[in-house]
Amino acid sequence: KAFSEKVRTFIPIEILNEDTSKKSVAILGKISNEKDFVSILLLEKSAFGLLHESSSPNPNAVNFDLKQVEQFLNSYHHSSLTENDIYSWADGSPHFLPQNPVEKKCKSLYMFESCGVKYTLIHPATEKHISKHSFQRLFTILETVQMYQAVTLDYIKNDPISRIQWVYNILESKAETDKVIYRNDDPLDGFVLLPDFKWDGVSLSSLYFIAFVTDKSIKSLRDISFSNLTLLKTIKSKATQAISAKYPDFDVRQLSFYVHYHPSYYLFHVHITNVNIDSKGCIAGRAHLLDAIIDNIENIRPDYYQVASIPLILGENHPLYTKLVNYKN
Ligand code: M7G
Repeated sequence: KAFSEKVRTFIPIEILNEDTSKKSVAILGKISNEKDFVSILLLEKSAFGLLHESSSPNPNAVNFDLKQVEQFLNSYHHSSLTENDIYSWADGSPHFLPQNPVEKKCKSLYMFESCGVKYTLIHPATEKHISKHSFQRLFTILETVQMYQAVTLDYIKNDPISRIQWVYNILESKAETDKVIYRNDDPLDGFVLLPDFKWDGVSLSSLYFIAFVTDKSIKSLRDISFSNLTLLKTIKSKATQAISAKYPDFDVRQLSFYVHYHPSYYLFHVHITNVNIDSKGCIAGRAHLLDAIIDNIENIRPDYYQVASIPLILGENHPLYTKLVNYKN
């Protein structure tokens, strides 16, 4: 039988696996009524194919086709819009039909009608957004307390409040209020729990929540000490309870709690995800596990994060990168 015939007559028996980051599924089944064999069909959504690889790490050397992008955006229809400050996002169904049927680019978009695309718009975008979302090489750095005090602290203090307006909107119930699944406005131990905007809000295999503390003086992990122990323990227990109550089918033993250092936004928050997600956000050097943070301030020393050297991963475009790399004791 020809390949297309085999695919068309494939009778699915079981979904063996779904990888939400690779957007792929493995399906066990039989081809038409073959009795003696089972088969596995692997489906993977194609890449957009808009950036053509270049051997140079210089982003300016990357080639892309803007006509393709325009054509794709022209076909936009959306549902379920959420807006918060300069950010807005929605699921879309780009009814994209390439003029040339043999055209391979954006193939995934017409292969499956039901396979939508999540659109997130940052409007207007700042230099920092551009740098964050641009191609960049990552480097490791060990941030000593001296480096933190001489370089990082100033950077955090000068980070404009406007960058975290979206977080204030959440804390002050001005945006995403219908998304919040737990809130406690206690000035010391309060926090707000809601889905991260990276999550589609549906597939439990990629479940992703974020907990923002109400105490605006806690900017980052460096500000965490023994006095925040109850806060951290409350986040762990209350978030677990709230997620379990909202999603009874989800096994909360799969939850992973971690904090980014450095984060993109300096108002202390905890990432709460399905541990099975394979993302850059949970790599060592970016993610600090909440349990380890609790243990460090409870059992090692109360001011652990005020004395520790912290290993970091920073992109070369990050404003702190050059300053920290060039720091001399
Ligand atoms: P981070 O550790 O400061 O930075 O996390 P990262 O983006 O480098 O991980 C901030 C988290 O907030 C990220 O996981 C974002 O996906 C999420 N996030 C960002 N914005 C602008 C919003 C938003 O407007 N709403 C929600 N719900 N989440 C957001």
